[in-house]
Amino acid sequence: RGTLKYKLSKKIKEHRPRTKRLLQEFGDVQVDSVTVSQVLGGMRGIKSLVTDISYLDPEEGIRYRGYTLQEVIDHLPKPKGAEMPFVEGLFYLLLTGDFPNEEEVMQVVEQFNKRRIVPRYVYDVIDSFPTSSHPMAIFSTAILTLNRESEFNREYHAGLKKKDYWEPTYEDALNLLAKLPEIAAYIYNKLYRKGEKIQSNPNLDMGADFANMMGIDKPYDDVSRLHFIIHSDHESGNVSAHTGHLVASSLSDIYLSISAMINGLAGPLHGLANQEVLRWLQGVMEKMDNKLPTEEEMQQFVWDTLNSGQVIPGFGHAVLRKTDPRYMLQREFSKKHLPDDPIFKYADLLYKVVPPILQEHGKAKNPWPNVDAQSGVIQWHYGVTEYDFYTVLFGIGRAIGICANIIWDRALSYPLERPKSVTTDMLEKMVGIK
Ligand code: AMX
Repeated sequence: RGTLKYKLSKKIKEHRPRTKRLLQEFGDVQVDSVTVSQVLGGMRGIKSLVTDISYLDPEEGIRYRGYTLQEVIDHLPKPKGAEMPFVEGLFYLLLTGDFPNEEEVMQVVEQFNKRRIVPRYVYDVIDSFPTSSHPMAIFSTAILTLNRESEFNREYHAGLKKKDYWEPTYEDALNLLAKLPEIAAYIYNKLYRKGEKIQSNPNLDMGADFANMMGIDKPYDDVSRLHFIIHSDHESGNVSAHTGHLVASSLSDIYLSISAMINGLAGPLHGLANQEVLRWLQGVMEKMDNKLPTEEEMQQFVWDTLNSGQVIPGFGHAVLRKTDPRYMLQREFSKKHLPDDPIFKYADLLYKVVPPILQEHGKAKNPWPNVDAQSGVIQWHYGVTEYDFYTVLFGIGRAIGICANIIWDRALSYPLERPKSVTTDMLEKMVGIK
């Protein structure tokens, strides 16, 4: 009673009749139709998934449970003296749709703290990687390795009822999320700090403990909280969210599902873009001898990138048609905390220069910056200059949203995902050219 799990179980009971009614009474009502270009074009825009955890409006950006990111940040409880809220409180909001009060958030913090210890064999697996491995490959493997801990698997094989699938899934999700900061910090220290390990501090919240294990002073705790919160969910059709949902739909456990979603996030058109932004910016800086280029020089660099057939990392979006609010929040944070940072100045110049060029270039449907155009800039400022690591940070945040989604998938008994494919021959016949 009064716990997150109890509240969630009530919310699930209340919600189930809505899904059931839609299926039973309105199962044949058409939601969308599909064109040839959607079939050949990555299923862009087809309305064929459902989630109540977040919704991405093309003009406005993401809302979590109906709230804008600014509202989420304003209304979630914050640790004493912090500018950014408890990440644990966000998990509560994503799962239940309600803002937790102080007491409710502290219960979740306590739950996370209890589940932090990472088994020894996970460290052994991480240590067996060559130091030249990409941290996302190590991160995904470390998560996968934990699969033997799955309570869902144990209970499923013991005959768990379908309506109860969500409960051990919830336990698995908390057990995994609580360990991610330590796993990530361990990977960071192994790859870039000769294995120096800073112990987790059970008296800290998730964001503060991550900053502690990274060995970075304030306000990196707030940077971490902000980062994990804004990266957590972006409705269900993006590659990482969809992968997590798809894999979980075969009743693979949380560890298998989140490891898979991390692999999707690791691609340069998705999460890896934030590392690409920094790599690309470094190229400009080297060329300019670290001096801030003029607007004309920057324009030239952008055109050179486009003319060589590359995309401008951190700009464009598959759904958004305006500047990403996640970008804006990080820009506001940067303006407050690192206004004189040279890389921030570069990023700011790009914000001015790139959109008109992409418009003139005429290909990208959205010329505005996305979340990845800013996040690496902040990390760099606080000393996390190894940009290969940035997508791991994205992954910690994204895991929170995907876990919440998978718990609800199980609660509402969403079935195995199985769309239908056709052959090119069939498409040609359908359009009448064969
Ligand atoms: N620079 C140059 N060209 C771009 C571009 C950019 N930033 N964004 C889109 N385009 C091009 C596409 O490559 C595509 O060209 P093509 O027809 O020759 O293949 C054309 O414009 C139309 O693309 P679109 O419909 O506007 O975008 P999309 O839905 O196919 O792809 C995205 C979306 C994000 C992959 C794309 O904008 C991109 O590659 N951006 C740069 C990488 C990036 O920032 N990714 C991070 C996205 C956010 C995230 O997931 N973290």
